[in-house]
Amino acid sequence: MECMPREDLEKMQYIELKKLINNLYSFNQFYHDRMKAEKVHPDDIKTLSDIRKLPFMYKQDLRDNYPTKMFTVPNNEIVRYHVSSGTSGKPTLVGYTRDDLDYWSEALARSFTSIGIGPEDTMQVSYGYGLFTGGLGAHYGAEKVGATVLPTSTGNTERQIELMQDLEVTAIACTPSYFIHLMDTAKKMGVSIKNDTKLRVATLGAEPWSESMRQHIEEETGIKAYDIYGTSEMAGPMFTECEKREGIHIPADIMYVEIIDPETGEPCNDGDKGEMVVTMLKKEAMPLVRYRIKDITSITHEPCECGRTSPRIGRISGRSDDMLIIRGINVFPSQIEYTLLQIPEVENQYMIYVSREGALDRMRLQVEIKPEVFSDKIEDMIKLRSHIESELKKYLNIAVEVELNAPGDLPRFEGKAKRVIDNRVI
Ligand code: DLL
Repeated sequence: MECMPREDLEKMQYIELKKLINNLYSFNQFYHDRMKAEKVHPDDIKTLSDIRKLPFMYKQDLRDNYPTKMFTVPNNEIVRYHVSSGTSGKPTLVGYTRDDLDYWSEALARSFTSIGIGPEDTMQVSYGYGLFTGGLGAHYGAEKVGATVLPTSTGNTERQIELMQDLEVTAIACTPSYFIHLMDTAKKMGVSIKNDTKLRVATLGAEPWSESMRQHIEEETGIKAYDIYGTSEMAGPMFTECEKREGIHIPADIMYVEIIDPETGEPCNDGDKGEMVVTMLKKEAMPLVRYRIKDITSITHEPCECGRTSPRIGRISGRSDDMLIIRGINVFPSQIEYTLLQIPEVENQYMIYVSREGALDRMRLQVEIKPEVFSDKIEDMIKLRSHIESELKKYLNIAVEVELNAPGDLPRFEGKAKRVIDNRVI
């Protein structure tokens, strides 16, 4: 399935799309009304690219139809719920049928296989279990490849490190920020992940992280760290890099991905950055048609060196909706992280504060300094602070005030990191 010729893959996607749209138009009020309003009929979908005639869907549609009005199967066919915490308004509720869970586990099993995880491995799942999709998602995918699962969830980090050693854990699934927290805690306990554990691979996602962070993790621990991506609305974690690390493979037999210009809605060329739009071709409980995820990335349709023909997306470089506009300049938090991690004296812990004073936006950054660099020689610290400020100015084109913090001073996160505090009243 993952290596089928592109033509066959697209034929298959078209057949599934046609089936999906016919069903939704005939049996679901929301999709029927939306298509009617846009004057699109299922008969207009004659090729795969005709998908562009269909209207977009937004998170707001899911919120407006909370909790279950978006479901397209009777209640007794729903076997699980997950809930994604929204930043505002109603949360997003996702329902799954038995087949939805099977497709999800299958996608994850393929992902794990593509980074060499199998029956010989013991995987520690340190994503949160519960309403969040990370824990249970990774759990079922790992069981499906025959790995032994250690369902630690997040928290109790010292115990996690002891278990990692005692049970000879070889693979871990968690957020990159929790992995860094594990690394720090292990260090404090006098445990070297490189020498005192059998850990060899990590599948890290659920939040943006950079190449520099990957480099830091790999150098310090000797493991291989792979990016994994997904959203609750799709099911949960779904796409991953393969061992070539030339993009994140899309499970294209169950979903169709477009990258569009967020302003015009028009498709982007391969390699150009835009907003991701997904259509879930096989999802039963809560299908999505041209759902705007808001994550910014690019796509390539070139087959990968690994032999898989599925299209790949680039690392998520931000969201079209978390972009900060500071004195008229667009800033992605990922750009700030990237700049900071280029500076050897800086730890990978930071917080961004945005406020408005009079008419002017003000951006303040708290940055943790490496223990070997942090000192009470004020002059040295002032010099370092000016250096960081000028690097940020060079890269972001805006003035950022930097405050240096002692190692361990800034908050650590067990789940998703929340590093941006925007106090502006818009
Ligand atoms: O975060 C699902 C997931 C769990 C993915 C475990 C990977 C691993 P949500 O809570 O709905 O779902 O959040 C989805 O998180 O739209 C992205 O903005 C962000 N995100 C997820 N993975 C990555 C990643 C899960 N690898 C939102 N890189 C998405 C950057 C990511 N951002």
